[in-house]
Amino acid sequence: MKLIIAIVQDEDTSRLVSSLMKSGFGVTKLATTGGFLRAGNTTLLIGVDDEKLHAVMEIIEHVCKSRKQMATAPATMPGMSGMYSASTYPVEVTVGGATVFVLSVDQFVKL
Ligand code: 2BA
Repeated sequence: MKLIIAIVQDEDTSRLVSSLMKSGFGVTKLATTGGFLRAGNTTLLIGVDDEKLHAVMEIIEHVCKSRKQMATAPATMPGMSGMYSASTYPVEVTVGGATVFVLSVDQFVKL
């Protein structure tokens, strides 16, 4: 069995959970925050038998879109290595489709 940990954008969450549930997969949804953008995203926990892993990955890939977002980066002050000035500048980053970790599960029990 595998545990899929999928970090997805909030905009894709509802459609992704519906698609997974419709296909018979169990899902747990966690509200999370990305370290870089400090913005909300969603982490899904999906436990599946090994032979279903590919089907889940296909659904995630199909539903989750990449999007451009603006982030604010600190501007470094010349001559002050390691220090940041008060000013910041916007940078564009591409977020997603999805960041996915696949872990092998030693044991799966429902008590
Ligand atoms: P965030 O950490 O908020 O990152 C959002 C997007 O910002 C990232 O999109 C990436 O395009 C960019 N980014 C992240 N760190 C950066 C850096 N040091 N310099 C420049 N740009 C940077 P994604 O790669 O699609 O990641 C989306 C979210 O997935 C992340 O949100 C984070 O919550 C999670 N994530 C990504 N990689 C991870 C990892 N190795 N471990 C744990 N979580 C991860």
